[in-house]
Amino acid sequence: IEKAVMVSPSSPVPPVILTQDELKKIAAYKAVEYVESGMVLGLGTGSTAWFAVNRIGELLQQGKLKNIVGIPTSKKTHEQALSLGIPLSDLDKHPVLDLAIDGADEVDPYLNLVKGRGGSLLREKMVEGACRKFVVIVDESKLVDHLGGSGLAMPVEIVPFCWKFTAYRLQRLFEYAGCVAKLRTCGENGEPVVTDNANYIVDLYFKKDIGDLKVASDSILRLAGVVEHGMFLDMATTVIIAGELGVTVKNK
Ligand code: ABF
Repeated sequence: IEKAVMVSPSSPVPPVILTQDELKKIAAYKAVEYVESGMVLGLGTGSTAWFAVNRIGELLQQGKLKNIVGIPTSKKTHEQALSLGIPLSDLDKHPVLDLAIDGADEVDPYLNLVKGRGGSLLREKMVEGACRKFVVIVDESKLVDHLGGSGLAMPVEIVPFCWKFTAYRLQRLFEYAGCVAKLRTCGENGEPVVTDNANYIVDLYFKKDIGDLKVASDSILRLAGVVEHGMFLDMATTVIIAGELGVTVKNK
């Protein structure tokens, strides 16, 4: 969605046009309402999570939140949080988190997610898997009927060693769904994108439904060379969706 319109049927004032960034910000601010002083927080990555981290920093600076400990899901978010003065820690010191807030690339009706198009899926899965509550923030363009059905990438983080071999095996695994596996690259020379954990990312594109997600997840994880994939199944406890008709909150 490039633009969305917020309309109040009884209101005489003209409708307010909201950009996609404004929708992301609305979802992010709503999620930050779940944050309480003293919490250990998973800090997400991506343009939507950026608004949430920024808001948490702002509330700390204003003294409206106190004693927050943040656990970032990427080097980028680590930098952002440091610049905002958010005290940081890690999973070794805080193996259980109160709450994490992060964006997603796809959300299905059961609140399963695809994440990792931003490249941070491994740390996100480690941090968000250790949370009591995981609040996902999206604009409504992220809603899908089936994960992987949007024709967009399903990311898999793999070790660089013989990456072509692993990519080929991933593609073969989903031959029935017309899968094409592509190494994620950047720059003019098509250098591999290197993750915060010094790995590569292979993006899987499907022509057909991949079927049972749990089965698909298990079979990806069984392949040697795979580190983690971007399906976050049964992890989100709340999804906040900002859209044309306002904010929707879905709870597990
Ligand atoms: C992170 O940021 C990722 O898991 C996901 O790939 C991405 C979503 O980005 P954005 O909020 O910019 O759409 O949450």
